[in-house]
Amino acid sequence: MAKYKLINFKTLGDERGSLIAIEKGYNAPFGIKRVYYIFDTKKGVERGFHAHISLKQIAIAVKGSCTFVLDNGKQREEIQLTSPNQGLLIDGLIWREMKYFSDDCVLVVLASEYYDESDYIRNYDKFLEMVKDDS
Ligand code: T46
Repeated sequence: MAKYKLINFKTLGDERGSLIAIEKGYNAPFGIKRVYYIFDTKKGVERGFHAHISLKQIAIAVKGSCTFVLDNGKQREEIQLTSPNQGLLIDGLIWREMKYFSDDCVLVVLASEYYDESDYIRNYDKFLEMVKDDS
């Protein structure tokens, strides 16, 4: 069943500043095999425009902000990531687009699997067909 949700991470802080820890089974519902980050995004750029077959991911704007458009084949919703203590969990067949990157945005993504192009659905009509078959 495809789904997404925001996770609020507990900020551990003291007089030196802040720290957030992400652990499988505590605040991440999967083991992390891969981490990538998107930064220096040029003005007006939109990214994504795909879904994944089985990859689970948590996206965190550790600096700056950006907006995810999430589409389950029936409804589209926009979620703005503005804080390092918020993670967007995306699990399963969700079409995603990313836009409105602030100049300073650093978007870190934690992924459940190694990079595999065959897990991507980059054609929206094919995505809609797969969602129909999934429901
Ligand atoms: C996603 C959104 C949120 C790799 O070689 N290894 C990797 O781990 C990744 C993520 C990408 N790449 C290559 C594939 C492309 O040649 O880096 C290039 C850019 O990737 P892509 O165009 O897929 O980037 P986005 O920003 O459109 O999508 C990425 C992730 O690929 C995707 O899984 O959910 O961020």
